This record gives sequence, structure tokens and C-alpha cells, in this order.
Amino acid sequence: MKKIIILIALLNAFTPMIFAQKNIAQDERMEWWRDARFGMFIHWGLYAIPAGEWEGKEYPQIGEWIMKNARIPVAEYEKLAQQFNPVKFNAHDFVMTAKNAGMKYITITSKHHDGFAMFKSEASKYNIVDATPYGKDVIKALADECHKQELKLCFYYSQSRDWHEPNGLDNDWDFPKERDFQKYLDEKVKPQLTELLTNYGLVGMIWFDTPMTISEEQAQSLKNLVRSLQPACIISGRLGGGVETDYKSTGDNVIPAETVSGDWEVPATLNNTWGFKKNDHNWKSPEALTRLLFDIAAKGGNYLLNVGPTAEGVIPQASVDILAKVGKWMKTNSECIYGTKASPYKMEFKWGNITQKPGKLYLGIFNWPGSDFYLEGLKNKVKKVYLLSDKQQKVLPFKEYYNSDTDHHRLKIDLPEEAPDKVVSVVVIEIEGSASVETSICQQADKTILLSGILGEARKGNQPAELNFTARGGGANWLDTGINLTWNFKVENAGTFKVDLVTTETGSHGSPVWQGGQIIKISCAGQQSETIVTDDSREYNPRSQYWKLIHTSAGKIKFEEPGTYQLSLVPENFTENKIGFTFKEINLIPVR
Ligand code: FHN
Repeated sequence: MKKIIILIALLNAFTPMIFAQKNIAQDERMEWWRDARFGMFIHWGLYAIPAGEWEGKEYPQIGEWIMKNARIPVAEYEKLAQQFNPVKFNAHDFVMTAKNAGMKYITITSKHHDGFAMFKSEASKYNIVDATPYGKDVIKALADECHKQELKLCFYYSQSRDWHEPNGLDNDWDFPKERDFQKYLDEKVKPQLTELLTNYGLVGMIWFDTPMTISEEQAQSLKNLVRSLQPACIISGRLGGGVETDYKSTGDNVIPAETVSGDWEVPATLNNTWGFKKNDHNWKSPEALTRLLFDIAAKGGNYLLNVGPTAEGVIPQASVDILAKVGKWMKTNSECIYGTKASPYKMEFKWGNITQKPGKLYLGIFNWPGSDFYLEGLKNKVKKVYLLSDKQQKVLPFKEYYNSDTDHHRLKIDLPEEAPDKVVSVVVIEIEGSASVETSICQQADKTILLSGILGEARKGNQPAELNFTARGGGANWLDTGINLTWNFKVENAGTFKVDLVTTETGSHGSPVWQGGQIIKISCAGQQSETIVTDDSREYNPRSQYWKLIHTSAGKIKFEEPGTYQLSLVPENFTENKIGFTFKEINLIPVR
């Protein structure tokens, strides 16, 4: 027994050195993360006690910000620690909830902006072991369980914002303006990061957040510290100071409109808050989440979905149930998520999206087309087509077409009449060689032509211009009337098409905004039209959760014969328009 204890003590003493031995290349460091695609975020801290309410008043904002939003004095907020007793916490339950959902990593708030450490810290007594009746290190329990169950454990750490410390940033209700931020970094942040990277075994990642005014030198010193203690530990996107990190984080709940190159992750809530709020029941549906998971993987990113445990230490049942349903889909279909890469196409498809692995394309079909399905523009020779849910991999009949006049490839697949999965049915196409697709926009399976804003060429006069499709609903932040957008596209099936102009709501997810009234001029195939943007109809946007799609009818266009055409769009009249023309796409819909 004595020998074992000595051995453990020795191992503990040397672990930082063991971790630090190797200089690791970024690809090696990122390997598990690229394979994982799906992780669990946990926002857990003292804020779970007020759960959105302070002194009888309910605060509508995110729960973990209550200290700032209610301007709670440090001396008052600190008292929450004396009540914090999460006796129902069970690390095994947390890990199983993540595993059952198909998640491969957990990122937990080790210290959020309120400054309270959820781990034993010598650097600050304001921690779960020293300041609460509970007296146990939940991070240690979670780390042990994650190591046992082979899930990566990552630590969220708020490096700049700390409302508990006079020298941390952002508490302007308790502390004077002058502060010694460097002192705070030296006396709290660095010692705590050292503890996190020394006492809990291998750490998958440090998830920094809200860098505020941290300087390049300060951020670099945090990066150096992490690298020196655990070179394999990933550094997330929000370190700050312009310092390069291992990957990028999108805005909270923001899903890019198109494939983004490099490594990136969408941190997202299950309801409207990160930290637990007793009255927030605005849950996203498991169906929407499953589609978003597929769509994010198809654009090349990871999905980090949050749960906010209660003050008793329990993940809300609604979250557990929702994640279990996503997990049920993952049990059959995870092959099309783990280790996959973004769709080979730039073009978007109305029916869903595509992920890929060498020699295989996975078509995630959200809108089942019935028996005849066409995949446009795939140049590879097809070997086999089957449903991922079919263990026998029964071959689905398919036929390849090539039109030499338009240099267009089309693959027809005979699908079952009924969708095998109401949410996302996955069709696997085995191909020869690595995926190669036409770069031009072609007609969709239902003959519609989808002109996504992001695929258009923006120009101002004769010069190339930039249009940002980063509005929160996936539309453009288009405020400059001088810019026009042009697309070239192929028409295989000529005829008359209705022009459906699509804009999006934007703004924060609690209060979406939209503004019409712009005049849009469209010219195509020798025909011109002028339309005022109105909200003829609104529909839920399955790809960006909160912000609706808004349709305006913009006349008709006739294509006399198959061929390559051009459409250009110019908006006018932005007077007093603060929101802008939140253009997303044009659908040319065949008139039958
Ligand atoms: O201010 C935090 C917020 O509380 C939460 O932790 C999110 C998660 O991405 N990050 C910050 C806001 O972006």
C-alpha cells in the first residue's frame, strides 16, 4: 500500500513534466477534435442558485450574467458560496448524458466571469472546496470519470472578465476604474491555469472567453503557459490580443451560411441561457438540433451544445431528454458525423447537405423528395449507393447521366417512397477517387435554381466588392446601395420560373428584427424587373434556429433554352434603413 501511495505521489509530481515532454504539431494536437465533431458545453457555477432571479426580480438575460445584470455587490454574491451544496452531482451521470448523445468531449466552466472556481485552488480561496459546504472538487470528479470513459475533458476559463477581483476586468459597480490587470493575470489566472493543467491529468483544451482588452503580450504569455505545461492541449479561439490559436469559435449560436475553411466550432445553447435559469423552457427541438449538427459538420465545423446544471448538481431533465433523442439518431448515423469533412460543393442544396470521407459521400436529406432523387454536378464514377441506416447495405439503383452540351453531370438515385428517418435520412454514395464536383451553380433535383448570396459575385462599379453574409440569420449585412451581385448558372430544363427573393431576420435571438421597403432591380436573360421588398411570407429557417426566412415575390423569368445564364441584382433606396437589406438567396422556381 505504502509503495502504491509513493508511486502515485511521484507520478503526480512528475505529470506536468510528462505532459510537457513533447513539442506537438498542430495537426497532431487537433486530431481528436477534428474527429469528434460534437461536444458538450457545461455552464455550472454559483449563478445556478439565483437561476435568473435576484431579490424577487427576474432578469431576462443569460443566467450566468446575473451578478453583472443585477449589479450584485461582491460581498452579497459571495454569500451564494455558503449555500452551494450540489449533493446530487454525479460525474458519471454527466458523462453518460454526453456519451448517450454521441458527444466526444466535455468543456466545463472551471471559472466563469463571476470569478468562482469550480475546482480546488491555492490561488484563490473563492473555490468550491474552500468556500462551500459541499467542499469537494467537482472538476476532479468529472476529470476522473472522463479519463475512465475516454471522453476528452476541456476547461472553459474566463481569462479577463472577473467580477470578483478588483484587478479583473468588467466589475464597474464595486471597484474603481484603475486596475492592475497584469497583477490579476499573475496572481490568479496563471496560477489557476497551472493548477488546471497540473492536477487533472491530460486536458483536451482550454476554452478562453471574452478577452476584452487583454494585450498581445499578455495573451501570448497565457498561450506559452498552456503550451509549456501541456503541449497537446488545444487553445480555443477566444484568447484575444490577436494571438493565433488552434481554431476559431463562431459567435454564440451563430452558424455560418457556408463552408468555412480551417477548424471552427459553434458554441450553442439548448434554450436561451447557458447557466441554469428556472424559467427558461424555450428548448430547441431534438429534430432541429440533429439537422444543425449535420449541417455544421457539412460546413466543416464542430458543434458544442450547452447544458446548465442546477444548484443541486443535476442536468435539467429536458436537456437530458433532448440530447438522448439526438443520441438515438447518432447511434445509427454517427459514421456521417465523426471524422468527416465539409461538403465538396460550394453550392447549397434545398434537400439538405453533404459530409464526406475518402471514397464516400454522405447525403443528409432533411426534405425527402420521394422516389426520384437527383444529385447534380458530381463528376466521380459511382460504385454503390445505399442507406446508412440499412445494416445490409442493400444497393439503391442509380444511373449516371452526362450532358456534353452543357458539360453537366447528373446522378439519379431511386429512393424508397418514404423517408427512412423523418429528421435526417442519410444516403451513402461510394465513389471512385476523391470527390470532384462542378463548380458552377446547377439546377436542384426539383429543377429549382438556388442562387445563394454567398455564391454571387459582388461588384461596386467595375471593382470587386465585399458583401458580408454574417447577419445572424445568415443574410447579408448589406447597407451599401452601390453594390450589385451577379451569378452565372446552368439551366438544364428551360421554361418559365418564378423569382422568389429571400431575406432573413437578424438581430439578437431574443428579439429578431427585419426591415423591408428596399427597391430591388433584377436583370436576367434580357428581362428586367423591379420589386419592393415585403414580407409576403415568413418561414422557420432550419439552418439558423432563431431567425425566420422572409420571401418576396419578384416576378417571373423565361429561359427559352438550356444553357448558361447570368442574373444580377441591385438594391436601391436604403434611406433611413438601419438594418440593411438582409439578402440571403434567390430561388428560381419552375412554373408548371
Ligand atoms: O459571456 C459569455 C457567456 O456567458 C457564455 O459563457 C458564452 C459561451 O460562448 N461566452 C460569452 C459570451 O460570448
